[in-house]
Amino acid sequence: MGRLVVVSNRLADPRKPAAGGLAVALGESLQKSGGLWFGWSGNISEDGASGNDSNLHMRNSGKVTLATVDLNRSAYESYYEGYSNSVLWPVFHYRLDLANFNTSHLAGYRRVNQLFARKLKPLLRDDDTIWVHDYHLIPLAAELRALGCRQRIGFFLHIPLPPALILAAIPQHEWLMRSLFAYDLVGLQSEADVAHCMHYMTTEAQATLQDDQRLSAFGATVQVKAFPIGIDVQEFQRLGRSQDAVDTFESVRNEYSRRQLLLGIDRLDYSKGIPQRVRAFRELLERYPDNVHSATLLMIASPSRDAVNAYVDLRQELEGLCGAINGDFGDLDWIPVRYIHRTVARKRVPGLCRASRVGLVTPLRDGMNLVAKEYVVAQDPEDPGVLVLSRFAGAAEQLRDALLVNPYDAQGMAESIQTALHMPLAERQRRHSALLENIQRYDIHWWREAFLATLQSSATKASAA
Ligand code: ADQ
Repeated sequence: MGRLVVVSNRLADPRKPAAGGLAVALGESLQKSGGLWFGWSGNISEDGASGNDSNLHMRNSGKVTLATVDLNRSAYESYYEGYSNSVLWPVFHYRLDLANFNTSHLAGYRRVNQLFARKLKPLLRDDDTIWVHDYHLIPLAAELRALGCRQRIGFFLHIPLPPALILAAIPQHEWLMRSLFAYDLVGLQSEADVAHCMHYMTTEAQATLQDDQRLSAFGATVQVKAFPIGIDVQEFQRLGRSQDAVDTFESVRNEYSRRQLLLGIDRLDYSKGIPQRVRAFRELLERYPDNVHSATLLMIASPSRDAVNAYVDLRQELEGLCGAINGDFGDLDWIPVRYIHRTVARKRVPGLCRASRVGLVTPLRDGMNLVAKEYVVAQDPEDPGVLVLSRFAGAAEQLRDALLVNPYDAQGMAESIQTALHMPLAERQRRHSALLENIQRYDIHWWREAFLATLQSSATKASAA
């Protein structure tokens, strides 16, 4: 394989462990091939989004070249806050009620994808393999092809792909989905997403199915396949053995020594089912009073997309729900819900997970959900906690040994939490070891290698031409 070129909305320096599993995993391939990572700098400047030569920043991190462009305020608002996060994010998470189909958003989204293509093209070599990430950049391959690029191009969607009739609510859905045919390979998180994509393409785009993975339409063929993303298990285990993680574990264990701790860690996003989790916890206290003065819900929600209205509403709703439970059930020596609106340092995550008897991962929809996998890996195999997982997370297709719940059903979820809190040790161990085996087998390295190997063996647009 020639050089790998990764394109994503934001970049992370792959040599910094704080960048997280994905950046580190992509960084490994990039380092090996001496690759290029291209995306938005994160800066908003007056001159941003312009085609000027000055709007391209290059720096090296080891053998990897990081190339970024700035955006101006209006491009940022229409491309990022607008089309990406007020149309694609809600619709792809089945939330048509939260979508804002303002036509100027689409124009900005197209302009930024065109800008990315124009800026990237001169940096490309003929034998590069290009890997584009996520919903911000769906039409990028089509823009690159329009400029004459013939390289292999793969796309991975980190969020769910909804059923055809939900996608069809996007006014420009034909254009959006058609642009996927410019890729050689489209990777999705789950088999359910693949089924939705196949159904959309055959019914709405009149595509023909070549085999169970290949679709043809508009004179092109694309391969569509599930590659469920994993975590860097060894790195997370290493982090769990570090002094910071051990200190976090001990201080949380000591503080809650008389309590049963339930943990939720998420970005504060309406897809994560955070208010539903709090309602289920309230149900738990009402229906199973043995948990009063004992069960404690620790929720750490990192700030996210504060400028989008739906996120402001969510924050208010959550604060109201937590305040009401603490007012109704709390006592001088017990606060039932501790809600922290903050990103905790990554090195503290394994200790928090290990100190919690139950991990509550309850999204209404989620592409995968890596917190579920991190929770399992952080557990003590001799005395593991129990993962309570929404059946609507992509991870539920793999993690069948979690306690699977429906987050819309507060009563059912409360029952499952009660089951988790009373689960015998032998069953906890059996479930944990089955989950861990799956997570170890399908880790982030498996994901990256499986995607790139499939992309390498896919028929390229160039050879088809
Ligand atoms: P997210 O929705 O951001 O991303 P998720 O899978 O939930 O991703 O993982 C979030 C990561 O951030 C985890 O590593 C977690 O530990 C960390 N994190 C979350 N909240 C935190 C907090 N308050 N403090 C510290 N760390 C926190 C998208 C999709 C997912 C998909 C991923 C990867 O929405 O469905 O799993 O990409 O493809």
